[in-house]
Amino acid sequence: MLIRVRKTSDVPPSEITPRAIYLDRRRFLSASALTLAGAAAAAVVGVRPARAQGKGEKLQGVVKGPFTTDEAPTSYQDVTSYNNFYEFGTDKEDPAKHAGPMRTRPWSVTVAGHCEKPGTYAFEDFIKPFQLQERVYRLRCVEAWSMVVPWVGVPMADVLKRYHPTSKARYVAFTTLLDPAQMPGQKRPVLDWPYREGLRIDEAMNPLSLFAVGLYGEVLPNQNGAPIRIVVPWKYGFKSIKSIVKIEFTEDPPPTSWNMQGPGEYGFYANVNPSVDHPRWSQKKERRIGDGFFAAKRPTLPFNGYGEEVASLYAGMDLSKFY
Ligand SMILES: Nc1nc2c(c(=O)[nH]1)N[C@H]1C(S)=C(S)[C@@H](COP(=O)(O)O)O[C@H]1N2
Ligand SMILES: [Mo]
Repeated sequence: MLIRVRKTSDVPPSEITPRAIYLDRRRFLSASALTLAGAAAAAVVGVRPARAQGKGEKLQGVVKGPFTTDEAPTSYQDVTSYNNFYEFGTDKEDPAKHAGPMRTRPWSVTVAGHCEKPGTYAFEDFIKPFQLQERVYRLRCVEAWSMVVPWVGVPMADVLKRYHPTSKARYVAFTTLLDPAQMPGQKRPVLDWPYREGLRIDEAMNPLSLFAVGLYGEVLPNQNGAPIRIVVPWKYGFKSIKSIVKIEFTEDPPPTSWNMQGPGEYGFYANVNPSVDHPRWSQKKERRIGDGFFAAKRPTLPFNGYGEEVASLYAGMDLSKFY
């Protein structure tokens, strides 16, 4: 059942669940009361419990999903310290440095527009009915670098269908949290905040598209878009909007942040395309993060190597015009 929640601001402080108890309740987290007690005790004596990867909470019951690349994943360290999240600053190190205090609980996602079940849903309920999958995807930034990320998420199509989009739903618009107090980068007019992105409905429903809630088997670090972001691996990274609070089914193409910022440089489609250069640099090659400084750049593949899955979505379209 879908549970409607009150606005965050309506929840009295006494009802805001302490993080430890909250974690304990979530079925997909391994953090049992005992583990947490142990962790707390360890913290008191200054001993850190051993973790395979980072310091996040491990996600429980994750199965291997389809479309996983066999390329070596980029290190956890690089995936979580070399980021673009302009709400926390424009340098690659800024998100890891400044996103930590962002409150990701409680969190809700508003579903609006052309669908039969609009409403505001607690993040937990938004994601709960679905099996978590691990999918290792390439991520190609428009700045000509790339990574390989073991995401944990759920197929976007499964989630969206639950809200019964109507025949008028031709696009899906996504919006990031707007909160300059928590996101200091929003105090500067780098982009027209909040960050906005959009997909055509068939792109959103493509089996590659994900809502991601974790990486490396753990809850998403804040700098990677906690608690929920999208992942569309055949498009430039900027389409994969982080920390989303709203999803709207629209009839017309929604305005998107980078397209508004520079329409000649960033299109609505933003499909990875080595034969269409950015006006200021080539898109033919990419630097794989973690390769040595002197390593050769790698050739960029059309649709970031996912052409078999998505090229048919653009049949008959001139991709140098619809960039
Ligand atoms: N809200 C928001 N989402 C965002 C961005 C951003 O600045 N703000 N940057 C985008 C860009 S340019 C990229 S390359 C990816 C980077 O994701 P990662 O830091 O998890 O690797 O996030 C995208 N999503
Ligand atoms: Mo990017």
